[in-house]
Amino acid sequence: MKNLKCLLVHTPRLNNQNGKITSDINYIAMGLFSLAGELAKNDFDAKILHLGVEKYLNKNFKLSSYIEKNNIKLLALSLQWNFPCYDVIETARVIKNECPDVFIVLGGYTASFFAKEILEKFCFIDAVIKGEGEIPIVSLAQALENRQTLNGVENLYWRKNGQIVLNDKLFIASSLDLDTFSFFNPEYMLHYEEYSKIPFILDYSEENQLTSPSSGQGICLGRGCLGNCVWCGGGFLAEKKVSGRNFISYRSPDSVISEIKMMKNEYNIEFFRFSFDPNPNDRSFLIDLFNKIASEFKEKLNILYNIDGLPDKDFLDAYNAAASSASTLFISPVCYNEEIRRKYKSFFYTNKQLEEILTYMNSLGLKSEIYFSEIPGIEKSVNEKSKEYAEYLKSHYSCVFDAYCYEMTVVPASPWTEKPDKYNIKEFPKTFTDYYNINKSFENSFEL
Ligand code: B12
Ligand code: SF4
Repeated sequence: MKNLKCLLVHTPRLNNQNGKITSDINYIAMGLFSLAGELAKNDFDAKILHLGVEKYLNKNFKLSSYIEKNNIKLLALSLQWNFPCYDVIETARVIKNECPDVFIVLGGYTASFFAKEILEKFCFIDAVIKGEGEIPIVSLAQALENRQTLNGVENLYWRKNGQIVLNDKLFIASSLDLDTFSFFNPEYMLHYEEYSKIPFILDYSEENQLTSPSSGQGICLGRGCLGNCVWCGGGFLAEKKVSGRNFISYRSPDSVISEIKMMKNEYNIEFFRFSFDPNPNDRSFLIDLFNKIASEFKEKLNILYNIDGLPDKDFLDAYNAAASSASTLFISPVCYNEEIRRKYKSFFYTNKQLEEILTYMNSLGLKSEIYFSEIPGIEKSVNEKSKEYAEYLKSHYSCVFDAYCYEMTVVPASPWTEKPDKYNIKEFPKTFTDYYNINKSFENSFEL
């Protein structure tokens, strides 16, 4: 085992709800498992820690004390979702103060998009890994272990002789790379058992909160998307800015299936969450995957599938052969109005096409949920019409178990935060500081 000890930390967003302390954004990024896995493969001691879970289990928990006691030298703070940005930064501030010789690196979508601004404004952050992290985190750990220059670390934004620079070397995982990573390994996580039962909102003043039934474990099927939905920070153009990715990578069905088997057999995981539909014009990868799942699992699989485009009949036939009756397809037409749908959502379809597919799903006995979005910057009556249409679909199609409308989340790198005027919006956050200010909660955050 190498000397340099590494810790990967997920920080949820702390909220002050009328004096009650709660947190949301409680799920860790799936990629933390592959980062820890690659570090371990290269003989580094690496653990994943969930700050909310640790604080809930022990009110006196302090990350700085943990770091000192365990002699951690590389602290990797995950800033995937923008909402906990204040908490991540304030935690880093305290840690650097208490443990000045720890190297602090940030990573994830939000940190990547704002890497330069973060390094300019917060001198206690040593570096940001921009984009995909598996190979870069290992190169960084190796360079720190051997006291070498950081020049060769892929995707690294850092301070070189006082200047903020981004190294030339770029890492974007190919399909082959993805098959060498492992996306689920609870042994790397502290208190995984408790974390696996975390609710959507964790209330720190209530007992017995870590008891929620699992809402399903995410499965990585691949990376990238050809779409550019206006609200999305993970579409083609956004990804190009966040990680440089301009192609799609797919995991092989065999590696997905062996991971699911391990999850079922060793960890009794019952529901599997898929969120990957990067090119609805060619779903051959997904169809092949479902055919293989159907032949590998005698009892069908419980699948929760968030599909971006309209499911087509070939896809549905393959899905039907693989998915149990408890499975659900989540479909989002976004808006009742087709013109607005065309403007906001990639992979367009009409209401008529949607209803034809729902009729086909009825005939297969499939289960679905349909969700619309309350879109800011458009007439209220259009959003109201989406709610009515959701009700209509629920009452007319037996495959629609639920249909609803919810508020859209505003995230960095999305086409509409890049060009708000085009979408009739004046007040979108723009800089990292904007997001940081919006999400401010408690001074010192989790290090209270
Ligand atoms: C699958 C998915 C989910 C799944 C699973 C999430 C999970 N556990 O990882 C579910 C459905 C649960 C989900 C939920 C949410 N999601 Co989501 N999700 C995605 C999606 C479609 C794919 C992400 C993915 O699986 N990547 C592959 C995995 C294996 O890699 P990874 O986890 O991303 O990690 C890699 C890198 O990001 C990086 N990295 C990540 N963390 C760190 C940390 C360090 C230190 C380093 C060095 C690197 C690093 O390296 C990793 C390995 O390469 C993306 C959109 C897209 N097209 O990419 C949106 C996306 C990431 N989600 C998004 C959002 C907004 C949400 C929600 C907030 C939605 C909501 N309003 O509730 C919630 C948050 C839930 C929570 N945390 O509690 C946004 C994030 C935008 C932003 N910058 O804030 C995206 C981009 C989509 C969008 N709408 O714009 N999501
Ligand atoms: S289809 Fe749209 S929402 Fe889904 S990942 Fe692609 S751009 Fe984002």
